[in-house]
Amino acid sequence: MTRRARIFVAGHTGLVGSHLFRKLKEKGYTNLVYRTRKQLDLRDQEKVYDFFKRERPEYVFVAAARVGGILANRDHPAEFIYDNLAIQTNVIHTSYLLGVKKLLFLGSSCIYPRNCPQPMKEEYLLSGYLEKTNEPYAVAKISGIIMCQAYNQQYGTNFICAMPTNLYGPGDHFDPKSSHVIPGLISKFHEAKTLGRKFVEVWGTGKPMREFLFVEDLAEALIFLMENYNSSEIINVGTGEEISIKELAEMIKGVVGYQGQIKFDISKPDGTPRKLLDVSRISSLGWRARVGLKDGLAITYAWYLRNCKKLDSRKTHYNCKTAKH
Ligand code: GFB
Repeated sequence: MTRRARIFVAGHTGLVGSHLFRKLKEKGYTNLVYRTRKQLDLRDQEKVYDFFKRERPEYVFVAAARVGGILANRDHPAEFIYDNLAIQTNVIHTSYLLGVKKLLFLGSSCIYPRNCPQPMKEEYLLSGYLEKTNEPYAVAKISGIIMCQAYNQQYGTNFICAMPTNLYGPGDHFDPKSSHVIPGLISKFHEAKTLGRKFVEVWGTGKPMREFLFVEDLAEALIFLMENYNSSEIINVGTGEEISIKELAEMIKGVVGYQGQIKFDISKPDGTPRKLLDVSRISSLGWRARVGLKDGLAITYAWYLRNCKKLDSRKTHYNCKTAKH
């Protein structure tokens, strides 16, 4: 990928896309193509085709997706499967039709079976049943992987698939009802601190184990893979380290500086008991994550304090500014 290559970042205002976009610019890639959701609905096949025909991207990052935390997935299963299938199908198929040189599709660690042996190796894909709370999302992501592999096999394309673990960082979605655990807990602890609440509710039992990757590390990894990886085999991107939700909640409480109690709300789902990626494949290529969880949380909270000041009309959370380019 030369510095003048025409690169389309699908989803450039999202958590992953915005960091990827900035890092590409920092590295001297100047010919970036992008559209906001308002300008181009990636679920619309005809519009996607017209856009590709006009802009002729040579490289494509598929960072556009409908994402959300455990409750958003459970409560909006139809939107999670439809939007993701439509977006990725249109972008992957059009990339094939219009001769894109290389495409990177972003999956997720939830593509692996619920009771997968740990750490999860790439070859465990489709070896067991999925976790129910995010099955529609996982099935969409698995379809994207199989589609890339099928196109590589039949049409000789170079479509690669990266599987990131749970992500967090500046620019995340902080509405505690629908967000992932880290932004959700940052919001809740911050509000409890500012509004003098006695306790904060953490969902589930606190026992599930998760691995968290700072989004800037992922952005680095995606560029590294676009530059160095050319295989149909999926590739995990993570830190190789895990933490329980209880320990994570204590850590976030410390970063925010909240003094009250933590209560576990066991009426809320735990989801997958454990999700730790085996990162030996990407490590053997020479890539590893740099930002530790505590540092990443401090950076994220500092961003939250700078950008999330306006109290939502329901007074449940502070609204954040979105990424601008
Ligand atoms: O981040 P999260 O929603 O994603 O939840 P998943 C992780 C764990 O944190 C679960 C617990 O056990 C939650 O019950 N948790 C505790 C909380 N308190 C909270 C809270 O305030 N908010 C949230 N959100 N969780 C998602 C999938 O699963 O992972 C997606 O639903 C995607 O499809 C994503 O794959 C990476 O790891 O459970």
